[in-house]
Amino acid sequence: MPDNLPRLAPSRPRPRTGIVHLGLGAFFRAHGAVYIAEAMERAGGDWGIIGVSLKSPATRDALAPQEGAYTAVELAPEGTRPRVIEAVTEVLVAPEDPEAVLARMADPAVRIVTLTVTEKGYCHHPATGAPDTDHPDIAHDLAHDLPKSAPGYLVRALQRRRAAGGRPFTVLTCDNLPGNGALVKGIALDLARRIDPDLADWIAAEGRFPATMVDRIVPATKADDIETVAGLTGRDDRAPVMHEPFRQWVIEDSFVDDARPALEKVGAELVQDVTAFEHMKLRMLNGTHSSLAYLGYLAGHETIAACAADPVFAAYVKHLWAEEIIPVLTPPENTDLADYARALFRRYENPAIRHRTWQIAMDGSQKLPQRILGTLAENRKAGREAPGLCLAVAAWMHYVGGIGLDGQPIDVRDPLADRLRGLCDGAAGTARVEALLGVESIFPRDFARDHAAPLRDAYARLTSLGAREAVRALLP
Ligand code: CS2
Repeated sequence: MPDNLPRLAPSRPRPRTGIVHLGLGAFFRAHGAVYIAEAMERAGGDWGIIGVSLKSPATRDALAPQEGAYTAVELAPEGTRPRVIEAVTEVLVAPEDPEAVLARMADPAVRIVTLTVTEKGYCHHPATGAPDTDHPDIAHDLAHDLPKSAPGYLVRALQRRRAAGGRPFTVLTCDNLPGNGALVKGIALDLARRIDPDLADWIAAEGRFPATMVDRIVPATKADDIETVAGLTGRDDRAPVMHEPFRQWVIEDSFVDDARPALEKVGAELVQDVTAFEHMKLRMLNGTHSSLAYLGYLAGHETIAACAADPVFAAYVKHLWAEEIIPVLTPPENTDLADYARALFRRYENPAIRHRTWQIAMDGSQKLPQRILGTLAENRKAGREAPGLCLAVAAWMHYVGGIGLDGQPIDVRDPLADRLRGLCDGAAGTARVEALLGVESIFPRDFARDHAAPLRDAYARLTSLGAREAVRALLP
């Protein structure tokens, strides 16, 4: 890094606050915050964002000296475009000062709380959608006024707003979960009812929890990205985000008192029903991302672009779309799924995006159901085989054992990592398939019964042929 570069700083006065965001990771800073910044530039409005990190102080430590400004760098095959985003006005670290976070969320100037807390941040049972009341953070939040979990913050802040005679905020979840609005609403109502049934009734009547589909590929920022940005901009920015050109945000247009930024003016789609968009994106993008992540990792591919450049994996992902995923999807209006698949493949090929298979492989226990298992179940219902997706699940089953097909250890990150590892340690070969299929929070009982045989078969092929050859053997 060249010495003495000036530290990045905002170029204009901070906007007034209208939004609190929970989970200030790279994704939101490269997606939602960019749309919101553009909407303020285009149409005005007090939609400055107070970002909250629920765990680590790292983002706050990097952003505070820059007063919330950071560079979002678009990485296209034809070149790189940096741009400074100035929508974030303040960053708080929840465990350091939960009272400050609740006070901001209770401020009537805040009209929307957005969330990117990842699948596991909702502390729910994926199979039923109900909050996991045995989760230590949820148990804590039910017993204390100052919360720890994202759902706890939502409910305690809404409780304060009601007590002050105010209006609720809109809860806008931006995580890759099916029916994400209804899911977070159900969790909030369940917790609120345990605290105060009148609070739950008020939230049910007055609150709004729009569903969303969010899309932009944003790999985790790497140490050398900071140097790249310094070289590009001549500024020292310790918190840049790197992203692809493509972006999409489909939002159910249901906000408390209709208060929201003019997102429709900057390309977001405000619609009545997000469901078809959500299924398309979760199954076609995230489903193949996860399939490439496990199989690609086991085959020695470091990134999605490396998978897309390997003819065997390129043919595999196209096979998944054409033969196993699109046939059981209902397209959103005016959308051609074959075109969508072609565009996805071009996004995967983008050599400027270094999106690690290891990163996408994280938290598979929270991701597989909505990304892959639903598609498998629907193929079965239609009497079709889906060997490509079975092989992806088999690869996950190998991956979570913590040892690659090459005998090297794997750093498995997953809230269920210890339990999954334990099941794998006690079971060799296809017995592992049976043991993992017994984890009911991932695999519903019917699914486990119907898919035991094809998964045993896929697992045996994976371990005898290796990942790449097992993929090749599937292809015509
Ligand atoms: C990825 C997503 O990490 C993952 O699991 O599949 O983050 C993906 O890049 C985004 O959903 C794209 O919109």
